[in-house]
Formats: sequence, C-alpha cells, structure tokens
Amino acid sequence: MPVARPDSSGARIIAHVDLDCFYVQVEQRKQPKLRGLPTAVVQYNEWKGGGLIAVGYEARNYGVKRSMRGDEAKEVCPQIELVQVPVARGKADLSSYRNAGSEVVSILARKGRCERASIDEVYLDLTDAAEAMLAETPPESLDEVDEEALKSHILGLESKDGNDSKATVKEWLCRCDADHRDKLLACGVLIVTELRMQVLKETEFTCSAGIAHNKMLAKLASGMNKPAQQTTVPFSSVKGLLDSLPIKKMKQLGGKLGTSLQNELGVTTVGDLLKFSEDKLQESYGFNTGTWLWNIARGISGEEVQARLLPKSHGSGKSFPGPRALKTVASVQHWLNQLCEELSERLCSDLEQNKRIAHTLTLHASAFKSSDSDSRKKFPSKSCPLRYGTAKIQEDTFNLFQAGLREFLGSFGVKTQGSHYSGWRITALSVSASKIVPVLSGTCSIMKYFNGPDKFGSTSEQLPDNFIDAAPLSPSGSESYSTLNSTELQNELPGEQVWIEHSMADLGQLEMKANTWNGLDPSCSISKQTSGQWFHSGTESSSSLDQNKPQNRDDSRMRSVPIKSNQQEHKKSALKDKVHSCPSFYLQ
Ligand code: TTP
Repeated sequence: MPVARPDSSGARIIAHVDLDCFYVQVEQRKQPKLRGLPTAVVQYNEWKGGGLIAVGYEARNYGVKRSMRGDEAKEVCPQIELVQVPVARGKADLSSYRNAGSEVVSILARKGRCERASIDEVYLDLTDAAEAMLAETPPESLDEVDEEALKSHILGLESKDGNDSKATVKEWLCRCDADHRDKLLACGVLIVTELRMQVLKETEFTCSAGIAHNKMLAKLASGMNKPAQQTTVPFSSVKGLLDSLPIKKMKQLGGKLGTSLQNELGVTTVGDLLKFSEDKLQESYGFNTGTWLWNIARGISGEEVQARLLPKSHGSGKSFPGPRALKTVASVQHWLNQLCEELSERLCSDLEQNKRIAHTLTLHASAFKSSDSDSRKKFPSKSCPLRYGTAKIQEDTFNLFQAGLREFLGSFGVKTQGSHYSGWRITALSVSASKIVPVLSGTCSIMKYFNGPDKFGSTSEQLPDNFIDAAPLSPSGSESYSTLNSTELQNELPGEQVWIEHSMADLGQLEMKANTWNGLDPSCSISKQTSGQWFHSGTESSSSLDQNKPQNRDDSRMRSVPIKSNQQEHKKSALKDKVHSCPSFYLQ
C-alpha cells in the first residue's frame, strides 16, 4: 500500500526502470544471431503454435502482438523467429529470466534504494544521489552532457527557436534559474542515463525509464517512450499529463474500478476526476478508494520505494485449459508433485543464498463441475504451515488440495478419491510459499527446518486441522491480480503456464548476523534425500531470486489496490498521503 514519506519538505526523485521486451532480449543474448531479427518468445503447445508471451520490437513493426498464437505471428511476419520458453518438469522454466533480471537489479541498486517490482522492472529512489550530484557537480556546471541523456524526453518541453531537441534538452538540464525540484530532476535524468548505459554494458540489455517525483508518475512515464529511452515528468507537466490520460491507463484503474468510473461517473481521463469532490468520490467508492482517487487525480502518491531485492513469496503454477483440464485425483497429484518440486528447489535456494525461510504453504486452484456449468463457486485456496523437504511439501499440498476439493464440491457429493472420473475439472493449479523471513539466530533454528519431522509439531494426519482459507498471497499485485484466486489463474495466459505473483521482501529483513549462518555450516548447500528429509552437502543450487508478474498488459500489475479487501490499510495510507504529500503535489 502507498505509504507517505514522513519528510514532505523536499521533492523526491523516483525512477521506474523497465527492461525492453525482456524475455526476447534474454533469448537474443543466448543466441546473438537473433539480434536485429523479428523475434518472439512463445510458450509452446500444440494449439496454433503456442502463445506468444514476449515480442521483440522488430517483430512489433510487422504487427506481431503478444495476444497472437505462433501461427498467427507467422502469418503477419513469415520470417519471425519463435523461441520457445525453456521447459522443466513439463512446464515453463523461468529461471534464466529471473536470473537475468537479478543481474540488472544488482546494477541499478548501486545508486539508491531499489525495489524490484517484477521480473523486469525496478523502482529506484534516487533522491540522495540527486541531492549529492546537485551539491557537487550540478548539471549547470557541466561543459558536456552525455549524448544519451540529451535523447531524453522531458514532458512539456517543446523545442523553440528552431533548436533541435537535443539542444533544448541540454538547455533544460543545465538551467541555472530552474527551481530546486527541476534541478534535482535534471540530476535524476543524468543518473538514470548512466545506470541504463551501465546495464547495457554489463548485461547487453536495453531498458527504458521514467523519472518523476513519485512512483506513480515514474511508472507512467517509463512506458511512454520505448525501447531504450527515458521520459521525465517535471512537476509543471503533471497536470497536463493526467488531464489527457485515459482512466484505464492509470495503474490500478485498468479493471473494474476504472470501468465503474467510466460508466457511473462518466470519467474518461484521469483529469476528469478533478470535477468530483473528495466527498463525492468517497460516497461513490468508499472512504479509502475515494480519497485515493482524489489523490491520484492530482498526481499525489506518497508510496515509498521499498528497499527490497528479494521476493516475498515463491510460487509455481500451471494451467490446464480446455481438453487438458485435469479430471482425476491421480493426475492432480502428479502435477502438484511437479510444482512442489520446483517450489522446494527455490525455497532451498533461498535458504542457502539468502538465509530465509518461508512459513506458509498455499494451494490455489481453478475448477469447475462438469455437470454444473453455471456454477460460479470458486475452488477455495488453502494454506497451512510450511514444512521443508520436497516430500513434505508434496504431501501437505495434496492434503490442501483434498480439503479444497471437499469444500468445492460441498453437497455435490462426487467421489474425490482414486483416479476415477468424478465430475469435476481442474483448470489451473499453483502452489506458493509465503511469509518468508530471515532465519533466526542460532544453528538449531535452522536445523529444525530440515531435520525435524515436523516443524510445527503437527503430523500430516493432523494437517487438515491446520488448514486455513488462504488469504491473498499479497496485496501487492495489480487490480486483477491482487488476490490469486482461481478465476484469475484461469484467465491469465490461457493455454499456458500461469503466473504467480510475487511481491518483494523487505531488504531490511535480510540483515543477517553473518556468524549465524557461518556457525551452522560454511558449505551449507542443501540437497534432497529421497525420504524428503534434507541434509547439508556441497550441492550447488540455483538462484532463488524470483519475481513473476501478472500477464495483463495494462499497467495495473503493481501493488496497492484500493479495493474493499484492502480498505483498512488503504485508509491509513490514503490519509497519510494526504497529510504528507498534498503540499508539494496539489496541482489545482
Ligand atoms: P513486460 O514488461 O510486460 O513486457 P516486455 O518486457 O516483453 O515488453 P515491453 O518492452 O513492452 O515492456 O513483461 C516482461 C516479461 O514478462 C516479458 O518479456 C514476458 C513476460 N510476460 C509473460 O510471460 N506474460 C505476460 O502476459 C506478460 C505481460 C509478460
């Protein structure tokens, strides 16, 4: 949820950095011969050549779109190179993309507080770096400005007197008479240019960026000029930007709330919201959402850049659309075992590399009853305490599934055991681990996760008593992604693996006492025994850094959804926003 910065006196410099056609760039780096060619990444299945999930800019020039199947892409661009997403355990293996994203994050994090917002996007709070630059080497003192910085887009800046745009940008960046906010923003432009160039040099990836005084505006700006460009939003341009911004383009308004604003209040642009008093917006949408709407209409967002480079949860999922829907318990168990294996590997990696443990295991599924096509009943998500070890995770997940299925079927009374046809279909499964925290000090606390038969003192037979209806994994997703319910799973990436949303853990929590871990076992790699117990060995394991993102193209894939389920939190932050941010961002 947005949190207002306590210090409202100074302007912040916030950047949103988004890698361009990310999976395509990763594949092109693996196969340099693809560079410059129209390329797309596809999640292959037999149906019409699989679904496109990333489209390179050369292919976009031919009209190839992410919504297309491979065969359709070939129709509009016969020479397109379709690269298949790597597969492991019968499902997409995103680890190479996650790791590539981590490379970029480690570079971007050098200049300021860094929040990894998804697999390929990052927020940076560059306020301190900009202040330092302004004090030491202000742009106005520079003889030369980097050519790349001169290619920046500055919203509201128009070339005048026949000057070319680079000259105009240079003049804007180096103005002596600019106010403090704009001077800081100019420093932000130079810092982000440098970071983007460094990313290119070290990783070969291009990225685009938005630079503004808050996250919301930076995010809006980063998508305005792609690929490999950056856009800046001076304070004076905010109103103009929002006045004409279609309401659905605003983060968190791409879904039902945006539709309701259009239909109920006749709002078409964000600027149209200015016509309504805060009372009216609260009356229509409740206290919290009303205030939030009032704020965003004025470009107000006090949401902090969180220092977090690691995910708050790990997940693994797969969808089974159409005829591939699962209809036997045995097939469900097979797939759950695959998903749990992947999850367990990632948990192991996280423990090994980051010294963190997860506490909650959650199962989400999408299902329907084949004899009851009208049924809107959702398969209930279920959670229980997480026990480490692949076999335990598999066992607990299967128990969660059975508990969910019993509830889903209710009095429907079909047979749920065995591998017989039983009148239900599963169209998506996902398993996730959340509540990830640093390992407590001391060896014992770590060992018990691996060696104890049952960390929580419950046997698997007792597990059903521990089941709880799973709360949303994290409210940090988009409007359509704020809760990972079964419908969403089904709707996303039809025909392909589903995405699990991962929000990010607070980096502060990672501050481990070094000797805690060292005291355990310096070679502390972990591998799996067939029994499902774990032991320490020298085995290598892969990175656990993981950040998936929602599939929807709209910009609502971020956090802070002002919907009913989040009202309490939103209320607090909305109030804080008003108190702390209004003075500097109130634009009326
Ligand atoms: P995006 O940042 O949304 O898109 P992109 O990086 O491919 O292209 P752009 O330059 O327009 O930002 O997504 C990042 C990666 O996430 C994308 O390369 C592939 C993956 N992805 C999916 O697998 N499914 C999806 O529905 C979306 C939106 C993305």
